Amino acid sequence: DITKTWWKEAVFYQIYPRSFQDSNGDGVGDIQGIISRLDYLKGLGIDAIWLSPIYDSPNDDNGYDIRDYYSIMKEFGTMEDFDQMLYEIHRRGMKLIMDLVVNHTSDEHPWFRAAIKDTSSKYHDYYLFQKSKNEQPPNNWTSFFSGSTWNYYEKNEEWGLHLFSKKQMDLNWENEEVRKEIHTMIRWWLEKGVDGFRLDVINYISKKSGLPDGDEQIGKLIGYYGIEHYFYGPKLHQYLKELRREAFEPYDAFTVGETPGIGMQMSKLLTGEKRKELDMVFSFDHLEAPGHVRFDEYRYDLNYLKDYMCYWMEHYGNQCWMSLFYENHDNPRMVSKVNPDPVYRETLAKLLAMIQLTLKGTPFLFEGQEIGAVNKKFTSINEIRDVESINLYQELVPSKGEEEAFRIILSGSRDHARTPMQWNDKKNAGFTEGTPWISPNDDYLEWNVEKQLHQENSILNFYRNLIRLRKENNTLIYGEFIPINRKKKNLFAYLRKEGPEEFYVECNLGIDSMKKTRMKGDYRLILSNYSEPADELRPYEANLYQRI
Ligand code: TEU
Ligand code: CA
Repeated sequence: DITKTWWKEAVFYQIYPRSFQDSNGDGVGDIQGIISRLDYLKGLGIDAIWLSPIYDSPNDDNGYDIRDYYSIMKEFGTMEDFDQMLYEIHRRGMKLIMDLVVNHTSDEHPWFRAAIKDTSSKYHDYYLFQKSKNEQPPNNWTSFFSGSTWNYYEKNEEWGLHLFSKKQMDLNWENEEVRKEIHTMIRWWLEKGVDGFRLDVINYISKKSGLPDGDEQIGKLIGYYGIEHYFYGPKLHQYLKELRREAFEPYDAFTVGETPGIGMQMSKLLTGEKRKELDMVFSFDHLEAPGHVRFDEYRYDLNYLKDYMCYWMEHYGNQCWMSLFYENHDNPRMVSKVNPDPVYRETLAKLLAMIQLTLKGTPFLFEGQEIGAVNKKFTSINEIRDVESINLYQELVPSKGEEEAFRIILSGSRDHARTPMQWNDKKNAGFTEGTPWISPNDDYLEWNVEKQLHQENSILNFYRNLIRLRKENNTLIYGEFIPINRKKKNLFAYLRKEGPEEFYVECNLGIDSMKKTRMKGDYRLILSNYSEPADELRPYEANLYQRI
């Protein structure tokens, strides 16, 4: 069953380079800034870094619209800076995984420029073009970033497909030449020594041939028309096996696929050890609790996370390996989703850390999560930078008016995750000497790395202690997961057990105190988010015990 390997033992940290650390005062994070913070990450106990895209890009979607896979975005620095960063990461015994965005390229990529310049060029078949049907787009698909998924190219009297922004053109994976270009590019980066990749929306690469209309009911239910024709396409497994064989396997590279919409059974087909496809996936089902809407106020009920994790562990835990995450650059902050009341912020942030770092799977932390980052109270659309939010706002204003449209996008905007990393209480939280590309959260005087590094009981040191405990006790990594008292609402209690080694985690998922569970055997409390033990479990209390 489960083989032991580095990426099952590692704690990953996602850096969104644009917002992490600016080194040259232009208000945009960069590679030299990342290099200056590697000791901080090493000190936190991070084993592997996932970098959001740093390739040349016009930044219509902040780097997820790649113009040249073989060069570094000028705002972030040079290829020499990259080489220095990779060396400095490896020198510290950490690994680097890059973001691989190959479902689409920028419309400024030379391939796409050639494709629309001359429709008889071989590059025309690198993308998905279709002739118009009576002046209408070829089908009813709608983009994740509002509007139709089709751009019209007047000169060529044809339409080009883009699932995301108008400047992110979908590649035609049916074309073997496209696949070969991608294999070559991946090997080029692996030859430089990167340790693996996070594969952006990799489950979208295979589309139903003919690109037929999406079903009306599904479009209304899911919110995006046509999604059933590409979210788990007909040749997905074929392409993933080929990618592994032709590119990743020769370098023993790690892969985690970002697979929105993929559930447990499908993720088993994508990551089962014998499937020889991906090592892990980011499925979002555990975040999309009942009542979840991409944009609107809603409270995340941690009982849903408990039920999801218990079910997954019971049915899939010994066949695949789970990625454990709450946040990334596309989602609002988890503390704000669960309970925005500032009274609970620190205790709740530590509860979330306890769960994420003692469940069975690989934890992925997102920058700022380790100091208890919360959503920013943006006050106007002019402060918003994210293309998804801006497009949706413009789509909503005619029917909802500006105020209601802003309230709606504010609840789900990806910019909550993209405010500058808060290093200290200096100007712009120590992120930049210049004017930041996006305004910092105004809580940085109180909530920053510098302050928490020096507070023994800070959220940051709670994360550091948990990461250290994981490293010192393999049982917290490979040990069996055994739920305790599972039926009790708001209690999330479980064992991590391997032979005689046993840890016991007990969490209160709510704000009402509750009775503790009487355990047989003797346990020693080794970490808690409360400074003194009590005979009841208090609001959001999280305790880690070791059996003696
Ligand atoms: O995200 C795809 C994705 O799942 C989200 O964009 C989501 O589909 C969307 O916000 C609506 O729910 C990846 C990247 O993480 C994201 O930053 C990019 O914008 C997107 O792909 C396109 O590359
Ligand atoms: Ca900079």
